[in-house]
Amino acid sequence: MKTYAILLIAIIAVWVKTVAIHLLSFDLGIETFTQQLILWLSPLSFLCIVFGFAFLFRKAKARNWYILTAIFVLDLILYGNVGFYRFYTDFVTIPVLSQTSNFGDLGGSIKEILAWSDVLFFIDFFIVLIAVKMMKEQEDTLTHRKRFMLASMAVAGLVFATNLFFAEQERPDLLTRSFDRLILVKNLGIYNYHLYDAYTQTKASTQRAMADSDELIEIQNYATANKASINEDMFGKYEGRNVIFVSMESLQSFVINEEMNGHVVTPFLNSLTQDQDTYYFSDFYHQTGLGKTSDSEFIVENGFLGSGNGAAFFTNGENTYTSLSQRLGENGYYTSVMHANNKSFWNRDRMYQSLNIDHFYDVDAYTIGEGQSVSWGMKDIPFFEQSAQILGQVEQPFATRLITLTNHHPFELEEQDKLIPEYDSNSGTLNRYFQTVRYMDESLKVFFEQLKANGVYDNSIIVMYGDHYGISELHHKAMAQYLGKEQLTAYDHALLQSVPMFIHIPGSNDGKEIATTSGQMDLRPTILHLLGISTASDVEFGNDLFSEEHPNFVPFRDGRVVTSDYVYTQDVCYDRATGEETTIDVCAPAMERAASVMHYSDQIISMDLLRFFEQNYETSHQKE
Ligand code: GP9
Ligand code: MN
Repeated sequence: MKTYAILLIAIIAVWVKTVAIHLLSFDLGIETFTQQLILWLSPLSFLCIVFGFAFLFRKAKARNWYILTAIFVLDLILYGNVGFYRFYTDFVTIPVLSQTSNFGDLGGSIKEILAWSDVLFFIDFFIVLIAVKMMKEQEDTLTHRKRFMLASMAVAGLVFATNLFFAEQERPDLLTRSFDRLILVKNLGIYNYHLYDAYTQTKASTQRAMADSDELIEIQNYATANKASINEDMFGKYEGRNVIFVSMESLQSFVINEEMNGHVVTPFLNSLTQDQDTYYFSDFYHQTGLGKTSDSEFIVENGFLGSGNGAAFFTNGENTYTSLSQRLGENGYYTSVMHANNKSFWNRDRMYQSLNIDHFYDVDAYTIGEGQSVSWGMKDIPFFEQSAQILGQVEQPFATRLITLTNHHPFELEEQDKLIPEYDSNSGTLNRYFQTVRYMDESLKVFFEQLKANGVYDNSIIVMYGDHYGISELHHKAMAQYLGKEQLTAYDHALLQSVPMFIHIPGSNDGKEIATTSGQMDLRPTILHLLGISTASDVEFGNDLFSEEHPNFVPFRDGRVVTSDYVYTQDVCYDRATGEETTIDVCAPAMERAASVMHYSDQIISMDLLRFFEQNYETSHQKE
């Protein structure tokens, strides 16, 4: 009986202490009852497994040793994370452990990070130690040891399933979309989070270990063979200008130049579609998958697609990349990203290092005053105002990417920011979407004014694109109502993935609408070429939008394909001229090309093939 008592004391002590640390040492933002419930459930499954193994030990002494060692190791893991969190406001990952140079940053601050009162983190260890000492005479042979062990495993399974059930309600696709580490810890608890991290990292490193430089050669050859020629008139025409990318959260093309119950939704962007200094791309599509915003960043930086089974930012954040930012950096640019959110969201802090981005202006670079925050965080207008202020001061030429936030699901606004009324469909999401889009449009106008005021505008190129869809297929009835259709087909859904894209070049005086069928993958070569930076030997699958040879083709991450003539979706080929089904043969070449792009993108990512880029590049140039 006494052994069970010790086990029970151990589980309860570690459990309560773990929950207390989650609450007191990490800023997880636990607010609702469900979040509390998840917090209490999450460590329990792992603890049942760890302490369930105690039943394997026949002798009381060995059992107690096992229990105490297990507690000590768990304490160390937890305490290690607390120390790391105090400095980095982030959680430990396996790649971070192997990059000990990071800890160099800690230096003299170690003393400030650790305190004597931290002994309390080991309180469970001491409690169990005292219990063991006090209950000296434990029986060596327990009855039903195996059954108890199996029972604790079953309890673990049950608790974990319940945990996942509630976590899914809080954050759909938690495991497949692998979000922010903060969200993973909040929903899985720190122990399960480490298991998850170990799983993703092991998977990635096995694939990586098996690869060699030859694998990249085939892909390099494919990329070179499929590059559209450059446009001589445009190449280098805007050499030396700053580049300001604006990633417009959840913005789809269906609102551009359209009204909602008589209200103009995007007055500022509409004016750009007619502007003499703006190229407006009206048949441009997002190509993102599970990584949403991070995928759009990935594609723009690398010129190939993100991962097919997760967010590459998360699963392959430590890879080598030959990014847009790296090429710009090599050409004298100061590169940055500006986004008023927690830096570890989408693993951005780590990934931006791999992309060779010089600086990340995260939430800490901004002052969020009273009334300047809504839903996901800082409102777009103050975000743009403060960003413009920073841009007025950084060295030129610079290249930066500003990521907006207000037009994000659940599309909430404060009363004073609602510039138009809601829509009147059965979907609150779509109804509010028009209002937040309208607000974002206003914020872009403010941003342009600010750039003009601080003198950055004239010497810059401003590239604006929607990052991914905002209204999912779940809202098809409401969307059909808005579009004035009976119902939406797979064909409509594919075309609804169009997001607006603008290349605004002050003083260019050549603005027009360009209807080339294109996607986010095309941005990398297009912008680098405008600046006179060659991408001839780069491994990328997008094409220059100003090239006469642009293929008018865009592969989606999920296998759908859109060309200027056809749409391939759900095993059906549609003719865009009629919107009707047609023979699959006419879609076949585009489907084949899309399959190569997807396959090669996956290979580059999972095997970290760009680490062979320099080496292959040099060998092929020596041969010439
Ligand atoms: C978070 C923001 C939104 O930082 O980029 O991410 P999303 O959910 O759109 O991928
Ligand atoms: Mn987004």
